[in-house]
Amino acid sequence: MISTMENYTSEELMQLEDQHGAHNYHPLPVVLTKGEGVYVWDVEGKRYYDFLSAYSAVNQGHCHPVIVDAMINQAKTLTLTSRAFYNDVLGVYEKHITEYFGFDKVLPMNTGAEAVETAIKLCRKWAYEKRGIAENAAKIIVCEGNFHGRTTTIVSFSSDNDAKNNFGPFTPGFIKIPYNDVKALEEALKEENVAGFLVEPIQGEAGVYTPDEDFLTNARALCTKYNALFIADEVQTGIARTGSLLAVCGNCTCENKCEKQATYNQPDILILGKALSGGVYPVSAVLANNEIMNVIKPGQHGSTFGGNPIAGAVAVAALNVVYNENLIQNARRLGNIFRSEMQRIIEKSDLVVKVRGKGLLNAIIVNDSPDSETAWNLCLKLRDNGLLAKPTHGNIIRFAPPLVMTEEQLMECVAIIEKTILEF
Ligand code: IF1
Repeated sequence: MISTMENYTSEELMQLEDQHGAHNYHPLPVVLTKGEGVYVWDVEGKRYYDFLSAYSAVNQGHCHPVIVDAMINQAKTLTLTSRAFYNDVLGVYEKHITEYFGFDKVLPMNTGAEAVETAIKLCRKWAYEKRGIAENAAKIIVCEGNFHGRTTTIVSFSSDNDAKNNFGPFTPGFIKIPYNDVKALEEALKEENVAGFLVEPIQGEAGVYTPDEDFLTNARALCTKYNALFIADEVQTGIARTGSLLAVCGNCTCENKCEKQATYNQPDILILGKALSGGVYPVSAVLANNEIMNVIKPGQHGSTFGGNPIAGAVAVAALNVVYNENLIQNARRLGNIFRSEMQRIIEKSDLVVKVRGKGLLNAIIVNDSPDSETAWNLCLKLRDNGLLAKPTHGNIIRFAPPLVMTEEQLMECVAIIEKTILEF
């Protein structure tokens, strides 16, 4: 009988993972045992502010009671039917999410990468069957520095060698352009057989690259002009993280529900994940209107757990929390405070040279080379001072707390960051 209730120390637990687990990660040396709201605790009982939010999956805060209750209640009733049969949750969830984001239909999946793969397949199929592009000739434009997941097709168009090296042979049919480059996008769209443009509205993993204000508006217009699908990967930037319901919304001033404001650059295909479940369960989704979504016929795509009853119940609860707790406004307001506080610290220290981001998806650039240990060592000191964050690439540290944070808690975190930087 394997007991998980042994009182292992952090060291012992890290050793267990090292010995028995694949070494596909290099975690910060801290072992967590409990999460609640903006806080997590390690096995020795020390409390931290979580400034990573599981890469924006726990936007609603750790173990949000409304979401956890939805999961528990559904899990005690009906967990999985497969799509061989109907159930009483999926249709209700599908109505909720399509009205929430303003699309005709949703194709439910589990992980973000599966949703990205679904979007790629949907775009290609639409290109062959609606635009008459020659079979197997469809091309999709992607950006340098992209991160869309880790499947073989997705890493085929990655510009990160670590993510790609020795995983070939790779899937063809992708054109790479520089991020935030409208001219390059238009040139690529002029090529033949271009079916779509897949883009992160803000490049998270690349180091929270926020494009020019009008990049997404121009991209939306150019895709319309050249009849290619505008595919927004909002797995990390979506669901209030950037101070709008979606990062493609630009500076939308909507209160909560998508009201199709003038500035809203509605994508043809929207990809969601992570915070769609508040971090309690793998839930992802691809949304599109009928003209696109209806190219998928029965038996042509899916997944055992895609749209399962727990996923549906959890996603409805997670989206309601975003709406009922005004997380869009909170992320927008606290994000502005955070960036101005970081700017104030930058002026006092030569360790950090820049802060950038939108809403509560931000990053600081450490004044050292990307292959230096400085950002990592700074994160170790932040951990010692009670705040958890992790470098993305080398010298960039992402700061992304749960969106339920209060201004008072944020200022406490600013004080921890300031103290750590000035003492470093
Ligand atoms: C890990 C990165 C972030 C994503 C976007 C799709 C996916 C992701 C924009 C795939 C996932 C996660 C993966 C996670 C760490 C995290 C990450 F560092 F890997 F790159 F956030 F930036 N589109 N991002 O950000 O979703 O299949 O993971 O559910 O691999 O450790 P997934």
